[in-house]
This record gives sequence, C-alpha cells and structure tokens, in this order.
Amino acid sequence: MKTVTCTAPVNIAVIKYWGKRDEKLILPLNDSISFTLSQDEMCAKTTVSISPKFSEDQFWLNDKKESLENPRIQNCLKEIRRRASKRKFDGKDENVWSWHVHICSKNNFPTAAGLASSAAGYACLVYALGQVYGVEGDLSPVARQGSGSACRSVHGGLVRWHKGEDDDGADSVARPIAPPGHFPDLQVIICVVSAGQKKTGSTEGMRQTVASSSLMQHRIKVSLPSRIESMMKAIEEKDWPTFCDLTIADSNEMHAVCLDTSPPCVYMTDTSHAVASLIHKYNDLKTDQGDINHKVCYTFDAGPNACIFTPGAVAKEVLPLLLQAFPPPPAQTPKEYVKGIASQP
Ligand code: 2P0
Repeated sequence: MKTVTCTAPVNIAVIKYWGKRDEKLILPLNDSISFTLSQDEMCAKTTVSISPKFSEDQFWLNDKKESLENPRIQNCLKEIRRRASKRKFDGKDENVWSWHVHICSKNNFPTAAGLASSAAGYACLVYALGQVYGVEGDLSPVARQGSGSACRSVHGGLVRWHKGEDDDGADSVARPIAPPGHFPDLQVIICVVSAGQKKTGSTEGMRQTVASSSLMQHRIKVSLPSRIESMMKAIEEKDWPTFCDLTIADSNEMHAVCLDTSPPCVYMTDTSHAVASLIHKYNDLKTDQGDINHKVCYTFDAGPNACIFTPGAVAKEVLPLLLQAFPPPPAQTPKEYVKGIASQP
C-alpha cells in the first residue's frame, strides 16, 4: 500500500474567471489572476492510499462517504492514471496505475460558500494523486478539469491562468507570475458574512451569464483585455494603489454581469455592500491624507463573503473598524472571528 497526504490552500482571484468557452474541458473565456493564500490558513487536506488489495475506489469528503460518480473527479482520476500508465519505475513498467484508490478529503473552512473550496479541494486531490501514482510534470491542466479555479491553487503566490487557444485545452494552464512575498507584509482578512451554501453554484451561474448577459460581451471584449495588461504591469511594478483599484473594479464588474444574467445571480448581500462601502470610505480618507500606499481592496467571489487585501501596517487599523461596524455574533469568540486573517499570501 502507498499513502500520501497533501494540503493545498485556496486562491482568491483579483481578475475573475467567470464564463467558459468549453464546458466539458473547463476552458475559460478569459485569463484570470489570483493570489494563493498561505498553507496555514484556509486549505484542503487530502489523504490518498492505493493498494492492489483495494477492490474499488472510495471517497470521503469532510468525514462523509461520497459517491465517486462525479464526472469531474473521474476525469482527474482517469488523467492521472493515464499519465501513470506511461511511466517507467526504475526502468521497468509497474502496474500501480491500475490499483484502486481510497480518498479522504477535508476543508478547514465552509464548503461551497463562495470561499473557493473547490479550488483548494481539486488542487489538493490532483497533487496527492500525482504523488501517490508517481506522476510528474505540470498538473495544473489536470486540476483544471476538476474545477477551473483549481488550476491556480497548484502554484503559490500570484498566479495567472491563461485561457489558451487550443481546442483540446493543452495551453489552458496556470503559471506563477510572482512569489508569495511579492507585496511585502500583505495581509488578507476574510469576512464571513454567511457560511451557508450559495443559491446558484458557480458552474451554473457562469453558464447562465454566458447565455444571457450582453454586459458579459463588453467584459470579455473591452474591459478585460486592458484590465489584465494593467494588472500585470501593476504587479510587475509593485504598484499597490493601482492593484487595489483594478481588483475592486474587476470584482464589481463580475457581480454586475451576474446581475445582468437571466435569472439574476445575486451573490452579494446588503452586508457585503456595507463592507465594500466601508472600504471605499477608508480609501477616500487615505487618499485625502496623501497616503495611497495604505489603501486596501476588497473582492467578492460567487458568494457574500468579503476578501480584503491590506498592507500589514493598516490591517491593525482596518480590522477594529470592521469589528466595530460588523460585531461578531455572541456565540463566536473574537479569536474565531479573526481566524480569517491569513499570513502573507
Ligand atoms: C474565480 N470563481 O476566478 C471565480 C470568481 C468564482 C468567482 O472560479 O465550473 O468553482 O468548477 O470551473 O472554478 C469559481 O468557479 O467553477 C470561480 P468551475 P469554479 O475564482
């Protein structure tokens, strides 16, 4: 028997992936850019075991036995086994690729609440499978077939997922663009507005947006090409204020196309908008004080929870403001509430 345990962190997109050009291969309509958070905060942990004695594949998610019929898991498994079947071990073929697998996966944060759980989950699963079956090489296109955003969690730091042009998805891969400490002393605050499951899953929401939103055409053809180039330049030049402006603009545009969808995909709540408003007021104050390097930015995924990127020096100022404006429910201790402050992504 061979056993491997891996962890993979969530990634938070600052240029969002929303919409596919190929549903089956999970090929996106646009490039996206994200931060992979640090390993010690929000992450998935997966243990995989393979043995010639196992009679079938089995899967447990958050301690509950789940079916392995999910085609996305099957696609990842098939691709890893295909790659493993082509490998030679110490000069000879080995049939480990044909051994059944037992998979046990856990998230240390709410699953399917718009907190990138599938990204961490599939990145972790694919990496662990790669290790246990002895597969080398770029695993981001395999993780992509589990969940699009998962391909970005295969790398640390700032990562760009290239949409690619090929019909078979061979060039739709994630590449690191800057290391974890690129913006020194950066902190991330995750404001959990609601840990409940979202009403419209990302896959379905994207499908509806592509089918019905005319604003989406503008996003793909006009806004994104220049925003992505500006974001790459801001990252290269470590231009924090511009990075903040672009991150906020892209989050708001993604949620605008969600609202332009029929039926509308409504992910942000009144509380989400109140958090965004507080951040704008804070940034206006910093701008008035001529202190734009201490700006902060927010971004919202397909859910109501805010992800706030802040320079460490102002995190100490922003967090008490948030706690004062949005007091934690009495059942939660302040420690639990602030658990979302990640160390440097
Ligand atoms: C992102 N999201 O770029 C965007 C922002 C949510 C909002 O990627 O259908 O779970 O599995 O490829 O990867 C969530 O979408 O969707 C997502 P599928 P996925 O992070």
